[in-house]
Amino acid sequence: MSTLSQLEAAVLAGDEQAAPRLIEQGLAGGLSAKQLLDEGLIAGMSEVGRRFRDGEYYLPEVLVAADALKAALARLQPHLVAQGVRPEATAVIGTVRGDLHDIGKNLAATMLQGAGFEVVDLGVDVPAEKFVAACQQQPVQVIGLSALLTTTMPAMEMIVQAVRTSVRPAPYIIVGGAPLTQAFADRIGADGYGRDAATGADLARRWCARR
Ligand code: B1M
Repeated sequence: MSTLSQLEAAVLAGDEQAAPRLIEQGLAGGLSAKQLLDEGLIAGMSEVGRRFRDGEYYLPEVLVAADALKAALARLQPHLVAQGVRPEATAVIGTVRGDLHDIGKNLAATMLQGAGFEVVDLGVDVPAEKFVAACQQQPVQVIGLSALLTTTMPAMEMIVQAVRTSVRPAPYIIVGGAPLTQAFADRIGADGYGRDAATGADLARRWCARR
């Protein structure tokens, strides 16, 4: 089994020890940081997303895979920088104002990272102004909004309106969270509905590829 296949398998198995070790092994064996990212980590996390969407993986398996991905990315990051590999696009993500739930948002952030995005995580209880400010500090291609309370869903519409009014070029806005539906996403003018974290990352990746 090649190092890249082993790395993909380590992410799938959520092996937090093996994943960073395989990064070192790959680099020592002459693989580039970009290969390790694209053909090992992103490949592994895409498959995790597919299995989660298809009901083959449950939340605990996704969470341990996310930990393995993070451990490997931390080891790979300095090499990506040294080899001049820049993320294709930036995503800003946060749980909307009034809402403190962050498990789904963190998962969505990890899936976006696993899809090759640089992710700016604004945390929880984030007002519209903070999303707008983050988009003014750097070019942002994707915004991810999370809400778990029916009482905080209206905050999403305010954020969509604020971003549409003040950010150019317009980022692609994805909304997600248990109480949401596609119809709600359409009604508030969001571009996409992330039924789950993997779908959110897929939508973001497809939109960036079309640009
Ligand atoms: Co809260 N809570 N909670 N809670 N909580 C719910 C949401 C609730 C449904 C429980 C219930 O009553 N049955 C209910 C909401 C009812 C409603 O609004 N209709 C509720 C309530 C009422 C509250 C409080 C008001 C309780 C109180 O204090 N009286 C309070 C609110 C605090 C606040 O936010 N202001 C509260 C507090 C809490 C805790 C702090 C205790 C804790 C949060 C801990 C944390 O997040 N760090 C908590 C929890 C854990 C839950 C439940 C049990 C689990 C939520 C969760 O993490 N799910 C929840 C009940 C339930 O859902 N069974 C509940 C797992 C997570 C992976 O799913 O976030 O949907 P989810 O994310 C999914 C997708 O939605 C999607 O991807 C993820 C999976 O792939 N997704 C995105 C989400 N965001 C995305 C963004 C994207 C893309 C996809 O962008 C790209």
